[in-house]
Amino acid sequence: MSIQLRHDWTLDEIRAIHELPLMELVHRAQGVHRQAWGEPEVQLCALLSIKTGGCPEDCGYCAQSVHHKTELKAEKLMGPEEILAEARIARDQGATRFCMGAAWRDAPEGSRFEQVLAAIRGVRELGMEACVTLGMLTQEQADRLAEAGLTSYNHNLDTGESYYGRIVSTHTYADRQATLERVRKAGIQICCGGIIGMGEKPEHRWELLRTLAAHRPHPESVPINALVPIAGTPLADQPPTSTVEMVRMIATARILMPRSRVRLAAGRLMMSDEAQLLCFLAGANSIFFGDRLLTTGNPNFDADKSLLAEAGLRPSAPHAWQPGAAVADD
Ligand code: SAM
Ligand code: DTB
Ligand code: SF4
Repeated sequence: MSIQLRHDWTLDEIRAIHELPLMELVHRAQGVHRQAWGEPEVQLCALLSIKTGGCPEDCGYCAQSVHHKTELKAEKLMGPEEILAEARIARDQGATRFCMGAAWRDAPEGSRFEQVLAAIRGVRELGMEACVTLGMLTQEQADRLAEAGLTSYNHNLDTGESYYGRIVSTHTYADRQATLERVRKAGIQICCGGIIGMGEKPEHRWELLRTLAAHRPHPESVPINALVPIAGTPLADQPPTSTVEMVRMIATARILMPRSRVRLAAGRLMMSDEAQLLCFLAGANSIFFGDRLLTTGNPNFDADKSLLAEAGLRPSAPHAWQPGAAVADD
């Protein structure tokens, strides 16, 4: 039976899935996952902060905003050679995608943009998929990223539209959606997901999932982050996200967007091996691989390799997924 991809999920339908008894939810998600992807395997994505801190936006969760008094020291954009040295290390450890993050409101014009393009070309020459997250883009910038061979652009919607204004005031949900449209128009794959544990209600999570699934095609990757509380930010004292909440979010994303890579993203350092395995069972098939996220830690290469090996979970093959063509939809 072929998989039916839908873009018209209602909040009621999403709620009904998300609130299923956990074993039923995981069972259904695993069924969808098997049908869409076959044998479980996990994509290993390395992440590097190529320009850290000093961001003018006020996202309440973020260590890199100038509006919050965090410990972080702002740094200049890294040069392409320095970036590529990190990409080579990650590739040699088994990463197949290299993701580069920059703390900008919007991508810059001029020489800094050219440097990012050079880094993208270099990553592609290493035989890896390349992903960047640079903030908002113009259409011309999106087109130039595509020309440089960019596989995927990360731009998260982070939470439900009705809660977004509680988290960020310096840009809007509509701004985020406009950039996503430009990325899609340029022919670049979309990586778009969110964060749970920011004080939102379950309704806001369903709303986010509805918006993501309404995209045509679905985003090719959907990172699900658990808030990593950062001292000095307005969300520093949020209670930790439970494993069950993470599993519910991942399983529901898997059922709504069968062909998307669902990434168990930030927050793995706070989770046991067993909790992470439950997320894979619920349909996660991608992780950040390497001991740093952007400004916080992540399990190291060896810890992840042994977790995957112990569970008999194969890392997905390099190039299993060719750039250029959207694959999350028919
Ligand atoms: N400035 C760009 C932007 O906002 O799109 C790129 C960098 S931004 C740090 C990328 C994403 O990281 C955010 O959209 C958010 O989903 C995630 N993120 C940032 N800080 C986080 C935290 N403390 N916990 C969990 N996820 C976080
Ligand atoms: C995504 O969804 N999560 C990544 C990546 N895309 C850019 C970032 C996680 C950041 C976690 C907090 C930090 O390290 O600052
Ligand atoms: Fe800036 Fe991105 Fe952090 Fe928001 S999430 S403050 S835009 S780096």
